[in-house]
Amino acid sequence: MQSEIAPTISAELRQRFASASRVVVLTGAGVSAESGVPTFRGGGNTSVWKGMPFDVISSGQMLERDLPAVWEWFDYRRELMQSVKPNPAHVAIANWQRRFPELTVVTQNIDGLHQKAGSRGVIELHGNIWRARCVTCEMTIDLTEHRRNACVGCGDNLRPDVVLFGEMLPPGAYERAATAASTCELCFVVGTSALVYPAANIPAIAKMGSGYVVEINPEKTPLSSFCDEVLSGKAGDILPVLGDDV
Ligand code: BJW
Repeated sequence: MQSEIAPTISAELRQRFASASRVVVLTGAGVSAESGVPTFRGGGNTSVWKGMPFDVISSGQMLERDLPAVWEWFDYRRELMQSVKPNPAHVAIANWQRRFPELTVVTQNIDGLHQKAGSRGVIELHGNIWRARCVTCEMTIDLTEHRRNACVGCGDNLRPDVVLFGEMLPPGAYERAATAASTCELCFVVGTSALVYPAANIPAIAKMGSGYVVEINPEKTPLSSFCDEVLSGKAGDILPVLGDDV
């Protein structure tokens, strides 16, 4: 049975959902919004911390200028994320692993909630807030188990293992995501403003390879007019009912 809050799903999408083997799901901050993780943009607002827009504090330039300030910002956010749990959208995506033979979850999120919901092989384009990395030898440590002191390998400073503005993505992550997108039959774009590159290229790559692109977002984005279908609403309302009557 379809939920009353979910928008109408076309016959075409139902048919494609029923028959697809290769599916890509690109997620952004909106997929975790219903878990209580704040988004960066949306509703015309930009996230600000201690008077600084997030794209200033979350930048490679700030890391070089003031590493302690960057840590303070990420310590604050780890604290905030400590008690959040996956929501019905994360759970639905994890369940799709049983439905689609090749499901690739590509996320811009650093909160680890897809993995907590049970998704495997998640491609994290922007890193993970629960890890730190040495600025010199690149050794990583798990912040759920260790305190963030100096690097035990070489003694140099640690930094959050996330991708800040102006920094390169983790080696191979974008390439793996692009390869999956280029051969997928269905591509869901969930809860992203689609403003940040190269992640925002993924839906176009899917479309070039003849994937059917479906956006799920309560707001319009620069991608909306390009998508084959837009399901306007919250991910936690829409994703769990998407395959219900297929
Ligand atoms: C819901 C919902 C609900 C709400 N259900 N939906 C090409 C052109 C121009 C610029 C560039 C370009 N290529 C590269 C750049 C530069 C830059 C960039 O993209 N800038 C643009 C802003 C213009 N990119 C980079 O620097 C990247 N690196 C790179 O390209 O390396 C190569 C290079 C290096 C040096 C020079 C040149 C090239 C790195 C990008 C790293 C982004 N990092 C951040 C911070 C991570 C750490 C942290 O958390 O602080 O990642 S920025 C921030 O934005 C975060 C997010 O992952 C990312 C995307 O945001 P997202 O997920 O879309 O969230 P929001 O908040 O924007 O949107 C939420 C959406 O959810 C909204 O639409 C809501 O409506 C919706 N929503 N509730 C469903 N319940």
